[in-house]
Amino acid sequence: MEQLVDEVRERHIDVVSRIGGHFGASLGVAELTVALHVAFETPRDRLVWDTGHQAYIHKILTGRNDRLPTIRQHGGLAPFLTREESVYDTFGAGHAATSISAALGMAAGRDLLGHDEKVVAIIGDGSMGCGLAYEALNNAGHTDRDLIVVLNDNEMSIAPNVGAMNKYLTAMISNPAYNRLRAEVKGLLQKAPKSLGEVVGSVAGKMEVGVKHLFVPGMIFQELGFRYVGPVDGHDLGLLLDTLGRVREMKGPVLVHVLTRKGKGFRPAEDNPWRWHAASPFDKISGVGTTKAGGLPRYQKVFGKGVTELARQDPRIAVITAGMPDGTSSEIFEESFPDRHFDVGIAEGHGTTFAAGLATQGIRPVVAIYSTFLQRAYDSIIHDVALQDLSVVFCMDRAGVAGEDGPTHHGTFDIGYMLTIPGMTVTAPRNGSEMLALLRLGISLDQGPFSIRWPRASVPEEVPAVSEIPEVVYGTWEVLTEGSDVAILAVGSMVEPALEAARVLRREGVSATVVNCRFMKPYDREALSDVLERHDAVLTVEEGSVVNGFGAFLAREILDDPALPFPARFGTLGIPDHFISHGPRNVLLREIDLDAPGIAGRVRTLLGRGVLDSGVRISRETA
Ligand SMILES: Cc1ncc(C[n+]2csc(CCOP(=O)(O)OP(=O)(O)O)c2C)c(N)n1
Repeated sequence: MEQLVDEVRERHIDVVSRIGGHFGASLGVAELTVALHVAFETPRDRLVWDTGHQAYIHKILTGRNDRLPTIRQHGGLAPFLTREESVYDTFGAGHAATSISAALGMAAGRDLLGHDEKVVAIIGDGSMGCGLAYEALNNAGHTDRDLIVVLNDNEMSIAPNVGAMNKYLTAMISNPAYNRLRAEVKGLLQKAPKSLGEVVGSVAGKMEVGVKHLFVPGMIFQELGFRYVGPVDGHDLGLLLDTLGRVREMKGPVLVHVLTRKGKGFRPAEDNPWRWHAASPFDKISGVGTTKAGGLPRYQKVFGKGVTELARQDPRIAVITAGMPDGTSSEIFEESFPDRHFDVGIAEGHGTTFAAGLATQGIRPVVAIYSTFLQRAYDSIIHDVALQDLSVVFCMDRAGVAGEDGPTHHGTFDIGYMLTIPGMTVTAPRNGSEMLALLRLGISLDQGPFSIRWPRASVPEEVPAVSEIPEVVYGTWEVLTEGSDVAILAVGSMVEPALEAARVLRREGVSATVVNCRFMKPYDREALSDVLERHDAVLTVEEGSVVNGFGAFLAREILDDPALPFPARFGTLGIPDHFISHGPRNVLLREIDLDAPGIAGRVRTLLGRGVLDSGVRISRETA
């Protein structure tokens, strides 16, 4: 089994070094994964991995070793765990902290059916900081159901872990002062006379509770109703097997605290687990990246630099991230303004309500959270921010198709969910400069929440310093090309492909107006009225769910406004009403017609023109 552990580690390093992917977390749980599959009778016993980014070795061990080199690739193995892929994947995930709730549900289902399989949730210390995990612990602890939670404690989230639970766990195992205190108290108690007087006795009784916290590690879990086992060295395979074997036979809720090192077995990742959470292809001896960086920067970097520049002029600006200082590039801001940067942990709802609290004090919070993760904060956005008309700026990265991370990570729904909120300004920039202009505008306004979305992509052109970027007037659209046959109303990332589609169509004799609808709400009514007066055909294009998206919103606005003529032909193009799988962003976008040829094709359909009518030989290549 030791040899197996070495081999799976080697295999993981070899594959990820060639194709990239989530890296350090799986290395850290190599022994744990082998031990779990040995100690439990999988798939009859249910392993519920939290999030799923640490499950590459689980995939290797459960019949997917051959296909591991296809992971995250289009048509290949899923980036996280999905129930369709294997019977060993008992619960799909991608978002953090669902495992204990799901496992408790499975345990309850098992009990209802009178079965006896074991249910084991495996959750990282970063994810244990989520509210959802506490809700589940709180619920499970009072039920007495047989449920095992394995806490994989590597002191890391993606970035170094934050929060009180993290401090508690760290103090419990590593703090020398704490250990010394433990030893000293123990010594004192041993020396104390056995019989104490009554007064002393009651004081001692109180002391005892405090002292117990020193002697029983994991007291917090005990008090939540779990039996605490640990801490266990997660790289000692024998110990793990022994412990899990015993735990398997225990009754009621049990929490096993396992200590691991993220990146274990690959030196650069052990030394810098943050940077090696996920990796691009690299040389497996030196760890040096093998793909060339360069080209235009990603939106996230432009945001990180831009918000830092703005904060130099405006001391009210604070930035909030939910455990993603690197993914959102808020770390750039943190370097200059550590006191004004708040990493709240993987806690999107809390982060949003916290921002609302900041806003009541006159601070101007900029909440940087991926579109998909902000779904967790929907109630907080409505109840704590919008309803109280607080000026919070929401910056949503990875809005639209997120690529290799797949359906759990695509930012599909934010346009719809933001548009429905009264008082919310909903925007999407066409490029990096416009993103910063919108950010500056959003921060300057004192009129409730303001949202900006951008894709997981590089900006389409160089971005100057914020001070050199012209202002964007609130609520305005921008007409980019004038035509007469059709108007393409494009949102954010779809503006450039819409322009390209217009060029293709022009060659076919179709003249298209392209409008940059950077404000979805409030929209530019004057520009819209003008567009409707001059066009019989209108197509909206957005990289977001077509169901209740911008197109649907606009159609209703037009229908409800007697002064606006509804066009003879009206089409909406967006992410269709099914979940989009994983793969390169451009490939996925092509499949759902959210690229220039796709948009041109939709326009042809709208105008009732077949490709043959165009008289031009059209192919994706010529387009
Ligand atoms: C709701 C949500 N927010 C953010 C993320 C991004 N994310 C993926 S893994 C991860 C860190 C998880 O840390 P931990 O649970 O300790 O696992 P480790 O990688 O350390 O094994 C984060 C923040 C996510 N998957 N879900």
